[in-house]
Amino acid sequence: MGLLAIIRKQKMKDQEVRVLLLGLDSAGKTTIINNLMGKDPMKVSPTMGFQINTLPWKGYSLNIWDIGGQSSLRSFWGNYFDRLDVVVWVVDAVSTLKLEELYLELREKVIKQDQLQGTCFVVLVNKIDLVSENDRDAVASEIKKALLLEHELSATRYTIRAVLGYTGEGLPGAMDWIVENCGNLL
Ligand SMILES: Nc1nc2c(ncn2[C@@H]2O[C@H](COP(=O)(O)OP(=O)(O)OP(=O)(O)O)[C@@H](O)[C@H]2O)c(=O)[nH]1
Ligand SMILES: [Mg+2]
Repeated sequence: MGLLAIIRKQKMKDQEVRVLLLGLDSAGKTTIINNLMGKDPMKVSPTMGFQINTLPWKGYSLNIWDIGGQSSLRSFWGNYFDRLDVVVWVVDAVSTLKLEELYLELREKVIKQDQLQGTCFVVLVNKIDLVSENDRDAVASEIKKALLLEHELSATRYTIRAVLGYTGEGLPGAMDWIVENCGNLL
């Protein structure tokens, strides 16, 4: 049996899902992971490298890599793409409309990478407390448009959800989607 086959077999046995948390700096990645891990979501500082957390979720073990999003760190993102099951892309709900160009660049860096063929994508539109309820659908469709998600990915491979890192609103549903839709890819 080849090495890759052995790794996959072990992953299936452990129900292990490897998740990369990406996004621009200050999008709220660490706040979200702190909330999920039961740590204080209000106590965060910019992530200078990465940190790994293991979140047990419905019989699966989600290994979540929280990577710093500052521009100087973005060129290292590709180092984490190996053997990845899910990319969770966190977007700040109030900085989306003016950042279309940047998101296009990120789309090239992440969604279109060969190594990520077969990977699931979850877009979390965070900080929805800062957007009025009437505007939330418009923000989500702007992001979908900027990332050309519908053109690049089949509907079963991505989801886009509004969340609130501070309170955790929307996060359990996103984790459920991951284990239901990406768990069977292992
Ligand atoms: N209003 C609001 N602010 C939030 C929310 N989630 C996070 N923040 C704030 O956004 C800022 C950045 O949060 P972080 O979690 O450090 O962001 P990050 O994406 O990990 O940033 P880097 O580590 O630099 O990549 C902090 O001041 C958070 O308190 C939210 O749901 N609502
Ligand atoms: Mg961080």
